[in-house]
Amino acid sequence: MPKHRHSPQASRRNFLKGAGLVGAAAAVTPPLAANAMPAVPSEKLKAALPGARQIAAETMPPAYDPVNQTSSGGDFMTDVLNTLGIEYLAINCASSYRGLHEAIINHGNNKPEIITCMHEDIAVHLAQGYAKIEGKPIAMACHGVVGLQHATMAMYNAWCDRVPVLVFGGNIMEADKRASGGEWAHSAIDVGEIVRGFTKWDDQPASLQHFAESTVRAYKIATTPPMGPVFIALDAELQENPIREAESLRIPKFEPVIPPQADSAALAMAAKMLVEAQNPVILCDRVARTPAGMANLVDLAETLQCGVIDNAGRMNFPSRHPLNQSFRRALISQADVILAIEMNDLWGAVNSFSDRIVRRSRPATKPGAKIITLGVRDLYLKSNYQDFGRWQDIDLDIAGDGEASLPALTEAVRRLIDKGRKAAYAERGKKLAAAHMAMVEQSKSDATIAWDASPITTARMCAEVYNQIKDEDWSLVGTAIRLTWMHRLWDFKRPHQWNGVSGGGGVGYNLPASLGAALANKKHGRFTVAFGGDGDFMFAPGTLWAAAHHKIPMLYIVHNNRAYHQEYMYLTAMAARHGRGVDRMDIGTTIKDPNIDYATVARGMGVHGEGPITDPKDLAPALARAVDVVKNGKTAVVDVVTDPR
Ligand SMILES: Cc1ncc(C[n+]2csc(CCOP(=O)(O)OP(=O)(O)O)c2C)c(N)n1
Ligand SMILES: [Mg+2]
Repeated sequence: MPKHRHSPQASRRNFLKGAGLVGAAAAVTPPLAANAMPAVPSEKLKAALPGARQIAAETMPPAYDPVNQTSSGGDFMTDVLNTLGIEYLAINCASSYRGLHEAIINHGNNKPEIITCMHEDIAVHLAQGYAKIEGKPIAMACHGVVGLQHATMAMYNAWCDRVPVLVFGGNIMEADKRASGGEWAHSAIDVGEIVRGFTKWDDQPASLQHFAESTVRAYKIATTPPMGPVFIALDAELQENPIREAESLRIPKFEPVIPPQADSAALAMAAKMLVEAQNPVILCDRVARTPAGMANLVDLAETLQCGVIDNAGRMNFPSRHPLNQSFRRALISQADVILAIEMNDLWGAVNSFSDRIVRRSRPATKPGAKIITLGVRDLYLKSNYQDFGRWQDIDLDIAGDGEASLPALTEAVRRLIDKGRKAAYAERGKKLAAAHMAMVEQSKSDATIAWDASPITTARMCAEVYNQIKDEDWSLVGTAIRLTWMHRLWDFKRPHQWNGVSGGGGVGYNLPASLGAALANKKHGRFTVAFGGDGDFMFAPGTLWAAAHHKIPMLYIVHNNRAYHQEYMYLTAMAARHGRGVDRMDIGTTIKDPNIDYATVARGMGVHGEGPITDPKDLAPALARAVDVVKNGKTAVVDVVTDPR
């Protein structure tokens, strides 16, 4: 536990206590029982009571001498962050937490390391991307009210993605301490209210001890499945004033919560249903929390020899595993038992939905199919935001951490498999392996369609990138909307090779979250690669400056279809439905006239830029140059002009 020095100069509060002036005032005005209080003070009593001005004059501490302040509350806060092993603090600087900022730099010697971000949204997304690669959170700090307002959408993405992010926001709690103007506009009586609908927990500590306990608690809550962002308000006075209570301050011990394993009787029931099924299927989304997650899932699938449909919220299952059937959704309609593990949107996976004529849906499962769920999603929900998705009937609903419960489930399955079943399972596995091979071959063949087209097909873009990086220790940390070619074509087999998507569908995630993941990958010497849409890029292009400034290597491919193309398609469908022309669909949906030159934007931010590349023949040489830059520890952006179809 670090030592904290007392300021040689008594703080105002100590002075009030120490000098006994509070007592003195009390002596002059003894507490009176309510019924003893005269309605109108007698002249005698009035004379004995000092007037307001008089008390102020007597109790005012001597002029404060900041030169003699040798510690600040921010020092202690810095120690708390370092005790928790928080490696980085992503910030956009602001006076409401200048006390902590200064303490980190000087007292903490820039530990946690400050990452300068040009938007609070960048800082939060960076932390989200980092946590999903590193398996532990970092923190971000922002200005009271306005900074937090900017951070909100990224916090919402982290919330929907069930990712731990520690968010700190400055605030000036005591009204009489605020300077006029900005400090009033940037203070709130309950600043956490801005984000309470999509954080797991928040607090506004009123003392340093309170800060320590709440920050450790926030860390614990954020990292306990289901994980999520948390918020702590930082009172400016608490950060800036000297530490008064150094001897009594204590940083609480943090011990990670062991995620709950599901009830063994329930797992035995699930095992029986799975073992007896003809066509069991595993659906999964956010199973793997640690590198063990993928191995646990592979073990279960191999034991059952059943297909796995991976929604890829995390790196759950190897893409080339013969049981990977992710692009054979028809399997869901053939299944008699479906095991859904840590699914985000179960209803969406087992129903088909269309909004092309009118919004309508129908089950994608066959009648009588049984659904088993295993996960922690329902253990923490909120009411306002509707990211929990539509209600789905379930036959066996098991609460428990997916990754932690898998070994016991697999054991229970193993115990029930006799020789006869083993042979039948092997047959099933063979068929699935053949279907997997056909799926891969189909993908390869689909990818060759319009191979030489200009603008470049998304399939060729993905294939060319893979060709350049496949022998590196690569980590793909971003994709663009509906871009699935990587998962169809690349060989994903290591836990860090994929880290999911935004969670909340808030555009602007991709570039900063990819940089956060790249920051985590940097110390492991991995090659970070990411794709992102042009629309996404322009929400937070300043991310690239942080990449250059902090020397974070990343290969970033802009999938430049010169449009918010998803919305272009929606608009076109709308016009078609309304029986009107589709020749004006460019309005409000395209990013052209002028075209944005992303390579020039990149260079302007201090990173390498290639493109715009329209001829597929130019792609490989440009990528080769960019890969070299990344191997030399820098970020490179390659602007690939893609076919918008
Ligand atoms: C913050 C936010 N604003 C707007 C949207 C609506 N939206 C969904 S997809 C999309 C297009 C994004 O463009 P781009 O990244 O270029 O992807 P594309 O659809 O062109 O592949 C938009 C604007 C959103 N989801 N989030
Ligand atoms: Mg686009």
